[in-house]
Amino acid sequence: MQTKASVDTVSGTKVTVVGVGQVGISIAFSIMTQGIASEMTLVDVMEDKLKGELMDLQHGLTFLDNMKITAGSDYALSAGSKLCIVTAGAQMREGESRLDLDQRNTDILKDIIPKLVQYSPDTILLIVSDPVDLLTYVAWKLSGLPKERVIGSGTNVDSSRFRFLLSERFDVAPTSIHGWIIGEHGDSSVPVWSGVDVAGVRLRDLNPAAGTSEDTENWNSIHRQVIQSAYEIIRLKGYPSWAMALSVSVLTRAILNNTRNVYAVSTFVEGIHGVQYPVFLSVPCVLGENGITDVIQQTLTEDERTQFQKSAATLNEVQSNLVF
Ligand code: 6V0
Repeated sequence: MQTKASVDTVSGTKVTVVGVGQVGISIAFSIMTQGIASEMTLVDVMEDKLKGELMDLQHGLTFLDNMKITAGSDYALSAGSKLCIVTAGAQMREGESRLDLDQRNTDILKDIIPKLVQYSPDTILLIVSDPVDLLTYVAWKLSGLPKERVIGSGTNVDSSRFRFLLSERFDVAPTSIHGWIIGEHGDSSVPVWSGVDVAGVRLRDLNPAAGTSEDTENWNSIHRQVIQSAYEIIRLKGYPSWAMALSVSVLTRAILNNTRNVYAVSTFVEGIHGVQYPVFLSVPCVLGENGITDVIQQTLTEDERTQFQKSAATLNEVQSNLVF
């Protein structure tokens, strides 16, 4: 049998995933099974884990559309990536302060980001590691990339949890409910109750107090559940992974296929909703092949704007204490 000389071409839809922990590998699996990328590279510092995950994924390719998968600790493997997804992160140590953990995660990004940009200077960065809004700012600073090319996975997954919980109460599919959680991913996220609707019928038209402290129907318990659900999943199974993986894979699809879908992701918000600091927070954004092309500025209530601005001020204070 004659074999052709192998020609290594750089694929137009190459993705690199840095960090193959619970979240990173679930994202890789989700991208692979949905056939979103033609090539994927996995990078981590744990060589054995990388090799094992690579073999396990490759052995499933017979059942899917083919794609090239590589893995290693050498960032040269990531060259030519259209999108680099960063999930590498440190867990909190006993007795460690939040700021110490933030600094350790910043130090991890100091190691990763320059190498990714060296091998893929035109890449888009998608940061997943927590605290995601803070680390997206750090990645932006370290990368030198334009701000529209540095994106945080942000509140896309919080919005999905929100829509799922609303769907249970309305008894309709989550995809048929519009609802957005913006701001900081986590405890101080902001639910935009004024924008919740099914087929154009606004919840606030049916119940003007929905989501407020005067609401007798207690809709805001759904937002409290959204915040609690991350802690609940960690308590019950150790780590959240599947919803996060699907959330990141739809963002990946939007970027690689230039779909211009709108998702709540973390972006530079100075000047948006009255924010006066250079911070990253989630707002609905249009995603395409150049990253974030447009930000959708929702009409917020005074209370929602105040909450959004409060998160921005808190983040700015933490940012100014980081060393990088
Ligand atoms: P994990 O299972 O501990 O995996 C982390 C991985 O990062 C490990 O495989 C490490 O070896 C790797 N790693 C550490 N340092 C480096 C480095 N310098 N270079 C390359 N790889 C490195 O964590 P898990 O996968 O559960 O979570 C990863 C990160 O995502 C954490 O920061 C989580 O807090 C964060 N999450 C963010 C979410 C979000 O909504 N934004 C949701 C879930 C988790």
